[in-house]
Amino acid sequence: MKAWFIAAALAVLGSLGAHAQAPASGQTLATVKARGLLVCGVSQGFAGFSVPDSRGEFRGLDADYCRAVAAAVLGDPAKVRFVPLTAQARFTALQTGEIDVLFRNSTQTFLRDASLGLNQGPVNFYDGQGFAVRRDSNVKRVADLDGATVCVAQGTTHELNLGDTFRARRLRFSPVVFERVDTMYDAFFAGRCDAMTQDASALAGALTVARDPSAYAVLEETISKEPLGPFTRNGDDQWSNVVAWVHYALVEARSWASPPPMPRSAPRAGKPPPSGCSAPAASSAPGSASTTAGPSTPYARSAIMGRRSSATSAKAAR
Ligand SMILES: N[C@@H](CCC(=O)N[C@@H](CS)C(=O)NCC(=O)O)C(=O)O
Repeated sequence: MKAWFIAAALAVLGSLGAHAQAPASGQTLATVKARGLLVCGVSQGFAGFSVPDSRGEFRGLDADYCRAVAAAVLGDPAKVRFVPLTAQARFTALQTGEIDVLFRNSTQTFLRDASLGLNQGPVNFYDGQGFAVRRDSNVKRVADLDGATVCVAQGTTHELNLGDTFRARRLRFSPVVFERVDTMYDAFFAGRCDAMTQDASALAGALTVARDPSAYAVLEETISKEPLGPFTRNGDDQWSNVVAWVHYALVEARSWASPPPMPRSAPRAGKPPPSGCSAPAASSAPGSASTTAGPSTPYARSAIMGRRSSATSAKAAR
């Protein structure tokens, strides 16, 4: 893990700590610090997100988020115990305190927010539910799946979306539901289902383990929005803030580390933006968004605006 990555996370958490809430708001931060180890819920094996490599080390976006939280809180990205969880078991593991945080390609939904007693952190990957089919099936779009047998994983948003979408479009289908994703892949590759549905990112990963990946295709059409992000427990605001700000720190650090080129039409340093900008004064501040190419993402911009406006209001209060 890069030094700047940890430094940025630590810097942000340092300022969070100064305004830490009373312990009554939850104990996870104190528990993790006392234990000296973060217990992080991840998937059992999902290429690109969390999958053990040949040495058994978890690799991927979710695994790295676990490491970033450990780096921020404990000063060491290696201080993580990964707990691989099925889709069905993941939220219970968090509710019961078996894990401290869940980074497991989990979609944020209104239903989950309202019913699980869990808090949904910032979205770190925008996905959508797709379908994989055999190329020789000549299925090109979801409508071609009328009457199909569809492999789907239990305890996922996909189970619900599949039923809702097919019913709404009056398409007939037979779901074949699996608790484990590896058995679902085996069944699909063995030809037990005409299609397999899950997050499009997961489908791309799944096809890499097919004996002949070129025999399969992922349809371009998706049937849902799947905003993925971390989950923490409700009533643990301090810990939820830590997890959220690790994400913001990573986005901020990334945008400063290798800024994309400014568009040609960008306003020059010192000049106010052409129109519609509510903070023209910011354009002349040293290191501001308009005088450097650094903070190019919405998060980075809003973080800077936030800092600037709190500095401004502190000045006004004096
Ligand atoms: N984003 C969806 C799906 C998440 C999910 O569990 N996907 C399955 C594939 S359909 C998965 O990643 N499995 C990996 C594993 O079980 O290790 C959700 O939150 O319900």
